[in-house]
Amino acid sequence: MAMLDIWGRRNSSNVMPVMWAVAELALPYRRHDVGGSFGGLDTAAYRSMNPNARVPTIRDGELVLWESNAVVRYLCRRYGAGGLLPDDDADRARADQWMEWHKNGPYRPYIDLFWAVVRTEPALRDAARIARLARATADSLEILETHLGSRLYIVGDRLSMADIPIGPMVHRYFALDVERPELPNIWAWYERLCARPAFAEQVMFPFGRNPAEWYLCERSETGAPSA
Ligand SMILES: N[C@@H](CCC(=O)N[C@@H](CS)C(=O)NCC(=O)O)C(=O)O
Repeated sequence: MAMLDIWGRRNSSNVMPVMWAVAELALPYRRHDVGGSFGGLDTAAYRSMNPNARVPTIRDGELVLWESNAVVRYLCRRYGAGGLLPDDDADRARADQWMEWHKNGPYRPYIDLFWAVVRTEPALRDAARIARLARATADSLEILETHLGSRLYIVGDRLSMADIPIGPMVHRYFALDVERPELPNIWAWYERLCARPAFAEQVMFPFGRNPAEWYLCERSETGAPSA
C-alpha cells in the first residue's frame, strides 16, 4: 500500500482511535500535527480536504476521508480482513452498532466531563456540573459493563473495530479524578487493551491534569510534560 497520510494532533480524542487502528494494522503512515495549539485547520488547503476544519483527516491514495469512525471502518475493511473486521455479517453489524453507541451514548457526557476537568483551570471548575456529567457517563457505561459480563471483547472473544473508539475514551475516563462506580467488567477489558503494544503506544500517553499540563503534553513527543 501507499503511505497513509494522517492529519491530527495525537492527543485528540478522535485521532487516537485512528492511530490505534493504524498501529494494530501495522500500516505505514505519516502523521501531520494540526489542530489544537498546532493550528493549521482554518486554511484553504486543509478545508479543501476537510470542510469541517476538524481532525482527523486521512489520505490513502486518491481517497481523502474524515469522521473518525468512518476512517476506522474504512481502514478495517480495506486492511483488516481476518483481524479487526469481523468475518461474519452479523458480527460486523454488531461492531457498527457499538461504534454508533459510543458516539451517541457515553462519548457525549464524557467529552464534556473531560473538558470540564482537564481543560478547565482548577479555580474555574464547576463541581456540580462535573458530578452531573460523571453520573451521566457512568450511567451510559453501565450498558457496556453488563455487555462485557459475558465476553472478552465488545464483539465476541477477540479485538475488533468495535473496541477501537471506546478504548481511548475508557482509558481517559479511568484516569480522571471524578466519582466512578465499580466497573469490573470494563476494567478487565481495559486491562486486556493495555497489554497490547499498539494501544500502549497510541493511547496510553500522559495528557495532563489541567490546561497548562495539557498543552505541555500536546507539544511533547512522548506526551509527557517537559516541565
Ligand atoms: N465527529 C468528528 C469530530 C472531530 C472533532 O471534533 N475533532 C476535534 C478534536 S477531538 C477537533 O478537530 N478540534 C479542533 C482542534 O483540534 O483544533 C470525528 O469523529 O472525527
